[in-house]
Amino acid sequence: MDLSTLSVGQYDFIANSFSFGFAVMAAATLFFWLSRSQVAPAYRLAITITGLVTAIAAYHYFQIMTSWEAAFSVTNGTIETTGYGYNQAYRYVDWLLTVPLLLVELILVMRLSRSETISQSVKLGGAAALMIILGYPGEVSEGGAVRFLFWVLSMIPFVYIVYTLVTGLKASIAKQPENVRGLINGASTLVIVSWLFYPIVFLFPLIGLTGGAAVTAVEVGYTIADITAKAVFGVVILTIAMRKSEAEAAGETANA
Ligand SMILES: *C/C=C(C)/C=C/C=C(C)/C=C/C1=C(C)CCCC1(C)C
Repeated sequence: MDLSTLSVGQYDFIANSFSFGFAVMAAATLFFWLSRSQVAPAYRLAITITGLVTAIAAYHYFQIMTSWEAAFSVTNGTIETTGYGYNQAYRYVDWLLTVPLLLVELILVMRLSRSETISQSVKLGGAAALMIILGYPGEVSEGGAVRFLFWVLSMIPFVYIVYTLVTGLKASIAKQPENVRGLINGASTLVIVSWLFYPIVFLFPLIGLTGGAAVTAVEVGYTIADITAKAVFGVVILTIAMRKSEAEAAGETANA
């Protein structure tokens, strides 16, 4: 990333989006953890993990924000790089931890059999980790060819995850109670659509965006995608868990 052509306006806009990301993730964490008692015990682990994801992201947004501020100095309306590099590893370490957990959230809220829960978590979580690891060398590379090569490699596990969500989990979705089938379908669609954002944002510097505009598009783009994929997705998971808890409690009363 070429940070030397950034304007003061772009620098501020990016700093504000990081600050917003931090606020959303921190507030979402409190909200999810405080809502745990609203769901049946079988779904509490899913909600704990939902809050863990936003907690990990809040911590990393704080670090990203600090690193961003240290990388530039603004004096009398002119911006200069300080020589401290902006550390992109925070984003990738965050993703490495949170992306597998997001898939585990979805699998847990479906309440599949124990063996299916484990096998789906290992398959999807493993593929998600591989996808992030393969993306990093491209993200920090200088040249277009290296960026593109790692994009292609990282797309392989990405396509596998999307394929599994569309086909593999479809069968499990059919077994879900009727009142949440639509919501679970919605949650897996939200994963696919919000995740699709990342490989597209990653390509921005390769499709003609350069300098400050490219940096702004990538950083703000990832921040919006993170808020959608973690906080908004978390609200959907919580809603599913609450509805299933209600339906199961009603079922028990009817059977008694
Ligand atoms: C909370 C963070 C989330 C949900 C991050 C998701 C990230 C991805 C789906 C990233 C995918 C990438 C590719 C498929 C190719 C290019 C490199 C990546 C890592 C940006």
